[in-house]
Amino acid sequence: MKRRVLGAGLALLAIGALATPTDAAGKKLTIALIPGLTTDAFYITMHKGAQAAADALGDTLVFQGAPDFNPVVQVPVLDAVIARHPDAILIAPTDKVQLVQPLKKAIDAGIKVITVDTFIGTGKYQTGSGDADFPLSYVASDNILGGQIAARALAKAIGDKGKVYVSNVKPGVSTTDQREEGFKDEMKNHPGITVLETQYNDDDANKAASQLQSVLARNPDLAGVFGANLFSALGAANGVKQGGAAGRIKVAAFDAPKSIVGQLKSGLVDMAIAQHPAEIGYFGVVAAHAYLNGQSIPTAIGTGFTVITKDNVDDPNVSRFLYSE
Ligand code: T6T
Repeated sequence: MKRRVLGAGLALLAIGALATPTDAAGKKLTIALIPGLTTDAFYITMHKGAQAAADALGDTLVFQGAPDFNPVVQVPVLDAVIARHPDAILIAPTDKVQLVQPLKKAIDAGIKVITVDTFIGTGKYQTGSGDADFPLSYVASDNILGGQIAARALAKAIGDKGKVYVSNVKPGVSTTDQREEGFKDEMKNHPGITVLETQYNDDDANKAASQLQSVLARNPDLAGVFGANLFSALGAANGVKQGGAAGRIKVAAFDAPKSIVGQLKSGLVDMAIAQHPAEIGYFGVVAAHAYLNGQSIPTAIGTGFTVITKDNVDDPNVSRFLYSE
């Protein structure tokens, strides 16, 4: 409820800013959006939401990113964006620590920074503590809650007993770290369930699929898997299928690309937690615009989830949260 109210408040700020433009010298703002990677349906959908807000506000949106979810390729993109000197940068940092110094360069250049989806440091900004509290705001899903939702659903699907594991990207990514944390915390309430060691796939679905098969070979009684992001879930589900265990090993998927629909309907995937990336992009742009027009903005803006199963996937109020491709 609180999140909705925050969102509505920002929308009003935006309308106010539109009615009485106060941009310096009447200039339109240029806002850059740097995704975790460019080819991920999650960020493609975020881009659409950001573009919708930029169009409504008369701002220019620049979308520039790297082909992989990796700080080694994201930092040069960030440097190139800083050199173009936009008014604000919205970025999904691909590492909590490794993006701190590179983002300080943006601040030093007078560019406002908001993080979307992922955070740097602790994700608590403008507190005056630590060396990574300088972004103005963090716009994202509640990823701990998302992990808890996945754990509850998976526990129910496996009858509250058996072995499960988390298929995850790599340590140091704020979102997927928090999903794993929420998942494991919730599983403490399910003593009949054993959580096996996490498997890290570097955001590579093929790796996630072969890891599923290895875990299954070591644990023929494997009952379920939580895919902590789009590629982890896609890969884990493919691994289940290739292992001939569709329907027997339950799959809880984070993220909801359109390709998940067939997997939900066939029973390969039990549930998908759709984030609302278009809202993340939309409110990121609105927040940047509001701030640069002299408004105050919240240091954290939360967006919601839609839990998708085979029973509700055909409902247009649910399917509209499937990601664009
Ligand atoms: O799950 C999303 C995003 O929230 C995460 O930070 C990285 O992976 C995705 O982009 C999905 O691939």
